[in-house]
Amino acid sequence: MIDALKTWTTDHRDPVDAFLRRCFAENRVLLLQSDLCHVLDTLATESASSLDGTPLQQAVRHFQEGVFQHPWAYFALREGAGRWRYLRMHQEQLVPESVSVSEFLASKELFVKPPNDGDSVLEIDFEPFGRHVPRLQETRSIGQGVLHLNRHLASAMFTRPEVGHARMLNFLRMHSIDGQQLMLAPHLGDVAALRAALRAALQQLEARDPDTPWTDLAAVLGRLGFEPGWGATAARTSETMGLLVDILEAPSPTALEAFLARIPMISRLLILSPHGYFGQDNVLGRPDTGGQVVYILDQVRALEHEMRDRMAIQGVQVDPKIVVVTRLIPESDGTTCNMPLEKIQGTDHAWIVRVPFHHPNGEIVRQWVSRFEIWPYLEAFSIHVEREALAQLGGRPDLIIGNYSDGNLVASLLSERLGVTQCNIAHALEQTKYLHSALYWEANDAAYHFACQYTADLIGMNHADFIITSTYQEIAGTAHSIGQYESYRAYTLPGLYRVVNGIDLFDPKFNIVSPGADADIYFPYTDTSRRLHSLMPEIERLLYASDPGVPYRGQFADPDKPLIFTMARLDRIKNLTGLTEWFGACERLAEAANLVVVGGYIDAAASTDEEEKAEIARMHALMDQYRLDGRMRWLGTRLDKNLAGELYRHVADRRGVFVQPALFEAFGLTLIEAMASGLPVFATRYGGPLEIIQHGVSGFHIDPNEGAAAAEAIADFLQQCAADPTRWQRISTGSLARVAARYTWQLYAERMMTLSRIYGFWKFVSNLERGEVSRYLQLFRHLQFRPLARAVGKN
Ligand code: UDP
Ligand code: LCN
Repeated sequence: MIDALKTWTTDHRDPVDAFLRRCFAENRVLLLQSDLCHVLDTLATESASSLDGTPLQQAVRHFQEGVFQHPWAYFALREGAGRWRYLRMHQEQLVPESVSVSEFLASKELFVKPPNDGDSVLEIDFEPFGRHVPRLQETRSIGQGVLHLNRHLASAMFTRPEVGHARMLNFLRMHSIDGQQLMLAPHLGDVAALRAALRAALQQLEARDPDTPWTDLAAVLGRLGFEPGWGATAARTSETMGLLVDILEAPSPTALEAFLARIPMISRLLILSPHGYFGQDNVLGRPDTGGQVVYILDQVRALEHEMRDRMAIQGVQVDPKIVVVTRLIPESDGTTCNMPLEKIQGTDHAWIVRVPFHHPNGEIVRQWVSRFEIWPYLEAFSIHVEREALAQLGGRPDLIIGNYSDGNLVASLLSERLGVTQCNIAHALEQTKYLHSALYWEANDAAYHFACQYTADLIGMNHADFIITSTYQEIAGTAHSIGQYESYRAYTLPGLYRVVNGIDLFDPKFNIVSPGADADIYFPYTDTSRRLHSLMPEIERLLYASDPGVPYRGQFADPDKPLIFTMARLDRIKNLTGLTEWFGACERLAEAANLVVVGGYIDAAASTDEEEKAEIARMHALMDQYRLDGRMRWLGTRLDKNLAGELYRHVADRRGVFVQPALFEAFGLTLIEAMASGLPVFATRYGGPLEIIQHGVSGFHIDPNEGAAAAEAIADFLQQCAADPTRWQRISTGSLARVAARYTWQLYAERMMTLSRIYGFWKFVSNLERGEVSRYLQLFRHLQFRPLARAVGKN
């Protein structure tokens, strides 16, 4: 694209010149993609000749950013997900020339914090560590890492069969749970012996009834060197052994995946989620406490179920154990977050273990601490967690799962010390939420400490053995917007360091595994026999009574109108105030429906969070400005999930809609919940909802920056539904179908358990241990993260 632009420019200097002049005339050093496109569009409408299809137009459509420093204009050009190039043009000479990522980042640093003369800038580059990792080639393959890894490593490992076979033998001899040896006895000395044993075992099994239990086979197969883990019955055992014979004969990635999926290698799980209020009741909707908690609790139930089933099918009678470690908060504001141990409801052996944060003098930190302020506590926390978690699990975990920036950092420290496979889940990466937050880190450091967080993120993502994401675009974005992980590829923290290769989107560690919504709670409104009728009086009261029994503002003058429902934490990014403004400003919408907002507090004094306080004040101001008290009800409460589930269904009964108006939403569990209840959803087009909803089929996308258009779209829909009720019905059916096909915890658990086994296997048998990178990360942590973390709270 750069070359085409260069050639074209020689004969078409005028439009390029005009474009650059206009960009400079904006008098802003940084222009974003939308600004650049706007400049070009204005130019196109004013110019006599069309720019359509010209290399200039094509390039501008792909520019993500422009930096304007007289006389130079620098551009970041995104040819596709993860494929970036950089160029600059001189205002007079107009010749596009390629520059390196470093030069581009340096152009941004110049106006924020130019390095002192002669000072070189520390550059962080993870690319060299990827040289042994089989990269994906195609953009569309991003997020299917396991497929690729398996294919590549299966053939590489068995190009020298004797090596591959010996590694497989070692792998199968190393499994044991609670002292019970599994799969192969240690005395099975070599591959020839294994082959002979497999032949003999398969012969024995042929003669048996397929349903013969393992206990009846144990003696004879045990003499051949086989331990439990092959199957609960003769049929299953024979299948598993058959898969191994195939792999030793001619390995295929499919057989390998099927075989590994059966190995009982995951029975103890350690999950880390340090920040926020992590509890089972009365916590959701508080600052920093939302979907991550819901996700983990549902995940634990689904994984325990899956682990138990897989063990049972393989004939191993072991109770899987799961520990979720979070921080203990002594002043826990009426929640259970001051309890060191709490059983997870709906599980047999899963526990929340709470470990306190400590001040450097050893005292326990007593209050809730914002997720932006927790950095100084995490390294010491990881040491205490190691002790507590090992005690609770009764040994080393088989897999460590980190959550969010803090949990992923602690997961990296523990996985390093214990040598255990590490899986990361980001939930949300802040760079995409807070625009230019890396570049202006210093200006916002007092409130957010992004430099510290982004350093932790780099450590976490580069240390992980595998990363799971809820959507494709979390990794790689869309044709027009960059992915959350993609924003960590190249960025600069002026005055600290410059990242020229932070993460490779084509790394096979990325896998998309989407969460679901708890099917016991969020089920279709039509499922009348399961409906929680006993909650209806409470819902009626919350929505319509003059005293709902919780803090509130507003009461509907006409309660018969359909409801527009929204529910979220009262963060700025969630934009509940935005929706209120659109509703207030759109007479047609406010006439057609009533608005229900569940979030935050009504009294700002009740909140301890600055962003939340500001949103509360804004909500009141908007309700005053648009006189919304008779058309809107704002409930300053947290709904228990059963109540929330029944509320979604009540809104569906009334043929209403759910609106998710966030400026950016990483995934959006409320969407899945509303859709699983059969409620049509209007959700932001920035982030996960763009992928979750098929516009016009299973809901609608809205642009939160175009509030008036969003309000009109909702009003149109409600009007169409009033005229033709099948319109509402079709979207409702589409939503239910979409969730059933893509977003269920059962699908999640199956995939997650298979991935864990495969990455665990490759970690064991190959050089993906990433030993070099872990040394580099250690250095990075000591020299960059630690001083930044120590400074938190001191400025
Ligand atoms: N939630 C709830 N009651 C409330 C507020 C929120 O049960 O009063 C739940 C909501 O049902 C969803 C989660 O909190 O399960 C919010 O997750 P989401 O992914 O939508 O947003 P996050 O808060 O993680 O950014
Ligand atoms: C964090 C978020 O911001 C949401 O978008 C997700 O749905 C939630 O975590 C669960 O992953």
